[in-house]
Amino acid sequence: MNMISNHPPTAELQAMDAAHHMHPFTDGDDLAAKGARIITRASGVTLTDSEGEEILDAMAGLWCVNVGYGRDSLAEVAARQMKELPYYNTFFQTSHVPVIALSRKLAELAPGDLNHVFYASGGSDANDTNVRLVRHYWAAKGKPEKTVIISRKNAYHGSTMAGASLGGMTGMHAQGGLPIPDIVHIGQPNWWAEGGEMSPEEFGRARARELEEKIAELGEDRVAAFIAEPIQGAGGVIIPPESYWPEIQRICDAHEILLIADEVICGFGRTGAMFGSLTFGIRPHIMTVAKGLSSGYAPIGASIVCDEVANTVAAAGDFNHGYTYSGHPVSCAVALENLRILEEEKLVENVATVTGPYLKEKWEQLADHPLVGEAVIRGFMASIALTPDKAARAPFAASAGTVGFICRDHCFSSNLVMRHVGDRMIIAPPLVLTKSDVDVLIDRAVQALDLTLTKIKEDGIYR
Ligand code: PXG
Repeated sequence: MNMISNHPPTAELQAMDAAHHMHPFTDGDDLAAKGARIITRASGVTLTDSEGEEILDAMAGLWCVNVGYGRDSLAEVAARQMKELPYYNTFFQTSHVPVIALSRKLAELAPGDLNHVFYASGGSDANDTNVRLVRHYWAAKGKPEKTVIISRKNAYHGSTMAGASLGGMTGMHAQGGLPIPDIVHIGQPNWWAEGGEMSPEEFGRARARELEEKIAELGEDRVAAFIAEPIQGAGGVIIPPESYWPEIQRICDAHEILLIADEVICGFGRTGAMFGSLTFGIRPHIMTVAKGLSSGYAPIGASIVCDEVANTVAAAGDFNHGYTYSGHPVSCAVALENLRILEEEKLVENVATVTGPYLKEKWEQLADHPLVGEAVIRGFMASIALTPDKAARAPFAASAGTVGFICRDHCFSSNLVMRHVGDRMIIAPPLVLTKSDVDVLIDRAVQALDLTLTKIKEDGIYR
């Protein structure tokens, strides 16, 4: 293989990075003082940095590299498509072969009558499409007052104005004047942190019923849609109690509102099925997809839309919406090849029946560690809650995220990418992770937990 390894020394790269590159979700001064870790190449589940360190990527990049790094066929497909037709748009009554083929493929894979695809460049702008689409749909049905979208606290739906408004991250709403009008939030099904004395099942039902209460409070004639991730990803891999989704589905069926499943993380195998909606028996009117659709090899997102919504919108004249890169031919060709790999190598089945159960067994044993409260997992997405008191499900006295951040740093220095969200540690590895990779992952995670425990005892955070 022809590896490009000739680059300036790390310190020089870090200085240029600090001088000219603004990082997402980052304290710029803090990073400039430390210097970014610079990733130079990757293969399978392993990253290599500019110092030559090999790091196990248990986050699949940002939850996206489902088929793993270093796939020649994806590079070849992209090169071929760039030579044949690098770009053409899908506005003005034109189309092209990759976008047609991918749309048909997605209609085949998506459950129910989700047969129509509107493309974006990623998940955020696909969710922007959804906001405009559902409001336009209700207007076309003669109900223009149905504009409110109900979402959830601690949800993540992207960083655009609409995406971040749909999301329920207080830190994001605090910057830039969000949320935009007519987006409201109900509670999340996070039993560990918020379930109090209730059983998980009681709590799941209670949190689902907040949707019905909110619809009643606003008036059904005002509500356009409810949006949710099957499993909250960026919120900390919050796996809802089993009672939650059936109750949400009942409420959506009983009321005239649309259900949007944000499958940006859960889609394409992450939960051990092709979509999180299949894992939980959700019947959405629209699914948001991105990330695993191309395994991150090319930027692409989409809204996969049911017959009723798509047909109504099609009959209502122009839908005045679209992006230059809606249905980009290279991204579509890469996505198609990525889906071929997923199916041909049976990666989703493998997660469901072989590596997923193995990871589950090992992951759940982490709950025996003195720092770990719950250890939860579905397919290849998992989290642990760090706590000073398991029985009380107590948070640390130190501000939220202090211990998680320490643990994240120990993972990093143990050559494991495991993220923290507050004081939860999370993983979402590439679907090609093998059993022996699982063993390495767990060994490094335990090492990082041990080092974290020692450190917080020294610092007086653990009592
Ligand atoms: N919906 C969900 C459920 C997501 O997880 C988006 C929408 C937005 O997709 P784009 O492609 O616009 O980023 C996401 C993205 C994190 C992290 O820190 C998570 C995401 C993005 C960046 C960071 O966990 N999820």
